[in-house]
Amino acid sequence: MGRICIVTADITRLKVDAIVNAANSTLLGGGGVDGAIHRAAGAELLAYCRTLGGCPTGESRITPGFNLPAQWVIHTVGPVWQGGDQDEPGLLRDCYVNSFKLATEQGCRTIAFPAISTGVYGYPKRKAAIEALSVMGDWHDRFDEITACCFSQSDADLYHALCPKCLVGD
Ligand code: AR6
Repeated sequence: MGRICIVTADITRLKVDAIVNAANSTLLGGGGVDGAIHRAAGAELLAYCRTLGGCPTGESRITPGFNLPAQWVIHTVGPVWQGGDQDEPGLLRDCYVNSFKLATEQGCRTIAFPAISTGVYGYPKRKAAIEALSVMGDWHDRFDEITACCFSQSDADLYHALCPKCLVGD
């Protein structure tokens, strides 16, 4: 039975089998966590991503981590929040499910997720955390550790309030 751990961290620093990137459909980089991952992984990541031909919303693609401590990067494209009636919850769940599927196919035992769609894409943080934690709960027995990587203490507090049983790490 794997653990779900809430940390406040820069995801590019985490030494896990796979980190997930909140990318856009071009997979050619951007701001936020996507920019941070590309900067830390190095130019080889962008060169590799250019060969992938993009990724539709809700789907995921896997690449090596290059200069990152993580072995793999799973790039997923979250939905842009448009008020909630454009299947945003379903598409957000698809991001987590499809990322877990790719990770298990590669034999990953540890994986870390940022709060997909909650930055530039405007998904309300609490609603997004509920979906994230629900899918993590469905998959935790196939991993040693799933990390919910928050970028602020207030985001970590929100996750913890929704999942009091989750571990809190650093
Ligand atoms: N480590 C962990 N979390 C981070 C980091 C980091 N280094 N940097 C930001 N976050 P966002 P989105 C958090 O905007 O909403 C990009 O330009 C951030 O605080 O990165 O899915 C892509 O190319 C927030 O909680 O992703 C797309 O165009 C979360 O990561 C678009 O943004 C997601 O914020 C995707 O937007």
